[in-house]
Amino acid sequence: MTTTTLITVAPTGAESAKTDVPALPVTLDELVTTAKECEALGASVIHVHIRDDLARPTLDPGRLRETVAALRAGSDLIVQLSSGGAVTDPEADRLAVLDAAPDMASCTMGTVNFGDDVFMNRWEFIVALHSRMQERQIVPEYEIFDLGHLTALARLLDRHGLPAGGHVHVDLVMGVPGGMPGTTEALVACRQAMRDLPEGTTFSATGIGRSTIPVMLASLSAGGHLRVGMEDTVTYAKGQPVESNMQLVARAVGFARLAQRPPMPPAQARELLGVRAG
Ligand code: KMH
Ligand code: ZN
Repeated sequence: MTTTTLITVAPTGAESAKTDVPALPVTLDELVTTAKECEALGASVIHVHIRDDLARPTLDPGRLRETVAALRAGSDLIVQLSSGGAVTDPEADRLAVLDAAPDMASCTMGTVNFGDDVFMNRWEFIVALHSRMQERQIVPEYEIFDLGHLTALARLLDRHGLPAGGHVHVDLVMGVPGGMPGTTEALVACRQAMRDLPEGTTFSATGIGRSTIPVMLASLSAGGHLRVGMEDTVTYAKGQPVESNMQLVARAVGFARLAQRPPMPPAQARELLGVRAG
């Protein structure tokens, strides 16, 4: 059992509108301030979606490069760009996210119904993302929305080899309407399926909406790590909107300390994940 907890903050996402969630960080300044404050609290990875001047999700290559540079200059966090984008983003734009040369990028392991939409991840596209990350030494975080995505990951690694850095890290994204539920039972099923992945594989988990707390507790008790943030959770408690990403990171840090697995510093996180020194 690991003695520390890797905490990832996913501050923005592509789903919530700034008009509905005014505390959402959407400008570069807001993102960098969020990164600094979350790092000070105990986060070591930032999972990044960016917005345009009208706060709409974008994969603009210039903005992505600028974002990576600003986050590196302003924090020690591991910078993980989303290659998932929004459900409407074309594959070519999602693949081009890697041109911004982040430390890490997400790689979703299969198609999933996503509320009223479909988050499309064809096998050939997954292979293209994985292979390009290998070529560019970008460390993937494999996003798992359903149990079968872990089977797809085992097949990917078997056919196309280990990721850049040699370490396999997955993130269980639980409670998306259309994906696996955010329950202890589902997390344990995933944990068992991970036996088919390479020795030493690590996992984080995040629960969408009200599943955030059960998933955090289940993940900590199963030796997993945590992802929290306003990408996944905009209500702190019943009737109480989230005030900031820092509020969610602080709660995750509190739970991790209670579990006697304090936050993992960024340098240790780089070593664990196989990310080059910042
Ligand atoms: N916005 C979702 C459609 C990722 O970042 O890689 C996809 C997502 C996953 O958030
Ligand atoms: Zn995301």
